[in-house]
Amino acid sequence: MLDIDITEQFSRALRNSRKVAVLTGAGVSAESGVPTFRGEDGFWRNINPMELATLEAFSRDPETVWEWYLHRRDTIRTIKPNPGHYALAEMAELYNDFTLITQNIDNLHRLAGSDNIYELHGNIHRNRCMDCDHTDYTESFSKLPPPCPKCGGRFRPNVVWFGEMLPHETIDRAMKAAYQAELFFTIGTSGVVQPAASLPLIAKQNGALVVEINLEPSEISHICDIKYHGKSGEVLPAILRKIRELKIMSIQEK
Ligand code: BJW
Ligand code: ZN
Repeated sequence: MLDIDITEQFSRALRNSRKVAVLTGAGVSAESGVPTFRGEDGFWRNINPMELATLEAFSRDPETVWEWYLHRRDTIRTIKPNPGHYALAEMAELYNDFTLITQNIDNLHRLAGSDNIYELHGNIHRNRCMDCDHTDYTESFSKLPPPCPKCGGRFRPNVVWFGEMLPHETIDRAMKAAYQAELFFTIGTSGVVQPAASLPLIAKQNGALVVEINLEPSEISHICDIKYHGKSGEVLPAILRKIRELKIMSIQEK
């Protein structure tokens, strides 16, 4: 079991923070077997995911993009949350005000027991009608997206592609949580995709202690106060243990 060093400053923040917010990215699901976007394993049939995650790609070649999503849905259906997801679900129980914001569309936080998750980029298990906005969980294994059951229009995966707006209410709430956070974690994200990558900066500018957990330095490491370079599935359970110790100590001191 990994043991980590905790600075005095981090220890105080873990113990005393009332408002905690977390932003997760693909790295959190890597240990469950979900490929990251910008890693070597992110390519599908030699195609860079960045070239597939656009409305333009879907309009030009719906069959290929739809097949990519069917393939990913198949993979995701067979995998399970890892200790990092479970540690976050348990951390939420230890703070009165805990916000989990994710860029991931894989549903693994929910499967690990987290609720009230702000899914910035949608959810892979849902489709949305491009004509009437109807969303549902219709399963389809056809080569092309099925027609919308309501209006017969064309379905697409209910995710956010490049150049598209994030769901208004979700990003507004995520920004508010970042503004108000006293402690902010950025975990398993390269920090290159906006507006998600601005959340740690918003937190920092408003006085939060910002903690990064990532295998390697990211685009936003320079604004982070504390950095753990390791696997989130190992570092998060170690931090959870520290929080429990600190909370027990503060109860004993009262
Ligand atoms: C581990 C690990 C382990 C590995 N443990 N760590 C301002 C400035 C510049 C550009 C823009 C801007 N505002 C908007 C833009 C354009 C664009 C953008 O940001 N482009 C940049 C690439 C430059 N943003 C948008 O278009 C967004 N829309 C928007 O802003 O609307 C308003 C607007 C519209 C038009 C013009 C201007 C404004 C929408 C972004 C949508 C992103 N969609 C995707 C696909 C979702 C659907 C799907 O999955 O199919 O979201 S792209 C992809 O990137 C996906 C991810 O959620 C997202 C972030 O990736 P993430 O999670 O960071 O993954 P990786 O792979 O990059 O990193 C993994 C990390 O984990 C690495 O660091 C590893 O080291 C680490 N790691 N194993 C810990 N075990
Ligand atoms: Zn429709």
